Amino acid sequence: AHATGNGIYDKNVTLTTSGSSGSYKLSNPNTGNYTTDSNNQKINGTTMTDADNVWGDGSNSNRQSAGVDAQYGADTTFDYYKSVMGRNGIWNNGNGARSRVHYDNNYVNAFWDGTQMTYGDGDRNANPLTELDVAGHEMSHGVTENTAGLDYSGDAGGLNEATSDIFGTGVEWYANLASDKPDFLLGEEIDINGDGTPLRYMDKPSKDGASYDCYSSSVGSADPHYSSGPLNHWYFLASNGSGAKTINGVSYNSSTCDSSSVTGAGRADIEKVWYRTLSTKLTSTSNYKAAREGAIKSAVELYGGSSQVCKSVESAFNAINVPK
Ligand code: ASN
Ligand code: ZN
Repeated sequence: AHATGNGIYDKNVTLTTSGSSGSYKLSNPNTGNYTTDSNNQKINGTTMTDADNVWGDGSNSNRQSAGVDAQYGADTTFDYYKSVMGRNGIWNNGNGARSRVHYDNNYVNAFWDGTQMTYGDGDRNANPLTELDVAGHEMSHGVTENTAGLDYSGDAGGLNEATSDIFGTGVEWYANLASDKPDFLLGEEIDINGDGTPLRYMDKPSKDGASYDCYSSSVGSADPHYSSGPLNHWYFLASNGSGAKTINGVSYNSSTCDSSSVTGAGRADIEKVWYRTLSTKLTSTSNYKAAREGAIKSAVELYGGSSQVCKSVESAFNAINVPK
């Protein structure tokens, strides 16, 4: 059934639900995605239901609102992979996945565990973790697991995390919601630090105080959320180019590690290049050099060796100091 929802972040969105008048279910028969309420325990919970098929009210106090965000996030990510990348869900077999909301108490995280997405409510500082780019990030961990299978350590760990940030951002742009204008920041609405700053910055990852902007042989010993920095920086540069610019009202300033200047080719094509790299060029132990080689090959295959996309992909890898 056609439903409307008002999430904490995703306002006035359309959902497809199942069931009928009196007991609709937050379960999309087309994608197979469904959302449960874990009741602030560490349990799977039960699928959310509603009598009139109008879900959430945009406030945190309505338990359905986080459910709307999670379900809309899963369905939009499913649509993004299907219509943009030609991938039929996490497992490429058309199956959807469960999302669990209101998991545990004061839980300030979200995660993919191999079968499902889970979201905490945050605490008195952090808002619920159900923001759209985070949903796309978590579901993309499932895609990575079922394609390259990148390890969660070393260079591969950073590539794994950055892949989730890149496609989480791609999903945010794909949805293009007025209530969550797309950007090149991760989790900017959650206020996880209590001071209005996002989880991560793609133009200059080091702005978070811990991520690397530039590749070196030591990044692989960092937490994957910090060794992701160089590839996030690559994505920003290849998409938007170097220098200062304002996009959708947000100011960015992306400098290069080698003082070069980079021309952007647009995020949509760069995401296609990265998806092709992830799904056809990389393995569990791939490093940044393999990412560079695979992405250039992918760009040649998709757009040709003299295309702007190919030039931007290569010059952005130079700009983050990944050697030939
Ligand atoms: N939210 C985190 C992530 O998806 C959970 C973790 O540390 N793996 O990266
Ligand atoms: Zn992650």
